[in-house]
Parts: sequence; C-alpha cells; structure tokens
Amino acid sequence: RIVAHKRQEVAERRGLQPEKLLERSQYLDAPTLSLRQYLRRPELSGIIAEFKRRSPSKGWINEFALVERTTLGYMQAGAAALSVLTDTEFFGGKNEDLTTARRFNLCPILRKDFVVDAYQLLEARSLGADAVLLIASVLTPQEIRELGRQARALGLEVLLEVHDKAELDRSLDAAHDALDLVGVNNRDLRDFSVSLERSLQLVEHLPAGLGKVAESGLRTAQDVATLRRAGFEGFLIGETFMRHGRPERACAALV
Ligand code: IGP
Repeated sequence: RIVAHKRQEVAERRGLQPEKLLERSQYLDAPTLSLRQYLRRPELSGIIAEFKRRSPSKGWINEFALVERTTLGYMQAGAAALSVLTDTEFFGGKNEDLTTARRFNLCPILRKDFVVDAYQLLEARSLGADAVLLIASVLTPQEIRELGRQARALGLEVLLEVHDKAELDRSLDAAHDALDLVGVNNRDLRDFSVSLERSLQLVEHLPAGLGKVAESGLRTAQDVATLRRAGFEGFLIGETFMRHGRPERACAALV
C-alpha cells in the first residue's frame, strides 16, 4: 500500500519540471559527504540518528519534536550521521524536514523514503541529501541497479536495505557495483516483527567493500556493542530516540 501510494504521489509531483527543481536548489553545486566514510571513522560513533515522527507500525512516536533542535542535538550528542524521513502519508515527514536538517548540520544525511522513481533521486539531491535508501523488497534487481547508478551519477551514495539472504543475493548479483552500503532491516516490513538476529545472521554474508549498517529495533548501548562486534559499522536508530520528549537527550544517553 505504501509503495502504491508513493508511485501515485511521485507521478503527480513529476509534473514539476525536473529542470526547475535543479535550478531552484542551492545544494547542487555543493559536494556531498560520504556516509560510508563517516561510518568508518574510528573517532565517530557509527550512529545514524533518525528523525521520525510516526510510523505505520507504531502510530505517533513524537508529534512535537522540532527538526532543528533534534538534529543539531543528535550531532552534539555524538551521532555520526542523520536520517530524515520525508514520507508524509505514512511517516509524517516532509521534504522541508530534510532541507532544515541540512541547513543546521554538516554531516552526511540519508533521505529516508520509498524510492520508486529516478525523479526522487533528483529531489533528494536538490533537498541537500548525501545518500538515499533503496529497499530491496519493493524493487526489482534491475531497478536497484538503474536507480543506484543514477543516484551515484548525482553524487549520492546508495544504501541498499535487505531483510534476508535471498534479497541480498539477488540484489548483489544485479547491482553490486551500484551500491555503497548495505543495511539489514531487523523489522520485517510485512508483519513488523523485529529481531536483531536478522542482522547477526546476515552480517557474514555482507561483502567487505560495502558499508555495513544494522537498522531498526536498536535500543541500548549493549545492542550497538553487540552489533559492532559482529562487524557492523553503522547503526540506524529512530524510535528509541524519538520516543523521548527530547530525542537528542536519549541519543546522548546511548552514545
Ligand atoms: C529506524 P527504529 O526501530 O530505530 O525506529 O528504526 C529505521 O531503521 C526505520 O525507520 C526504517 C525505515 C525503513 C522506515 C528502516 N527502513 C524504510 C521507513 C522505510
């Protein structure tokens, strides 16, 4: 349902000429920052702190947090990078949230959305993102390859999200050289069940050249330590922080 809605939404937005999008953006001349390299810097925490107001599985998580204060606070707390949900219908985000986060922070920013069309890549770049998410369960391997190539041609890094070995294998076969990082989502998007085991089981199959990210359901410093020991370099955390009235304080407590 989310993907069907996204396709329709993008088809309407595409009516805005891509050239106009580019002309209006102040970010296209600015270089992007490498999420993969930031996650590998030993002096940084590897934590990708997410700004997420609500989700289909949890409903409202935080209705009132401000993007400026939260993202700046995340970075002051020691996050290595940011993730900003821009989907409105299901996650309560908006494109301006990303631009706001960009204005306040000098760090890699992941645009978290359901990418189904190359137009969204242009959009991500023009909003000031450094990286985009491609979700293996909603794209064909060929789509992953094409969207990955186009993203990288725009200077964006590509984080591929997988849930299991089958998704990983077919994506790598088709698109290995169009990817920068692989994320294992501990949440099954079909039934919303969460288990860190998903990451722990898949990590040995992740190729050495790509950044390794554990996504969803991380709650404690212990979770991060366990996943780091297993070989992960990036830790994508949303709800654990956003549940708090001041998410940046929860981030500081965990880092
Ligand atoms: C964050 P959590 O459990 O810490 O809030 O999870 C992130 O992994 C999650 O928001 C996410 C997501 C996605 C959201 C992972 N993949 C794809 C939307 C679309």
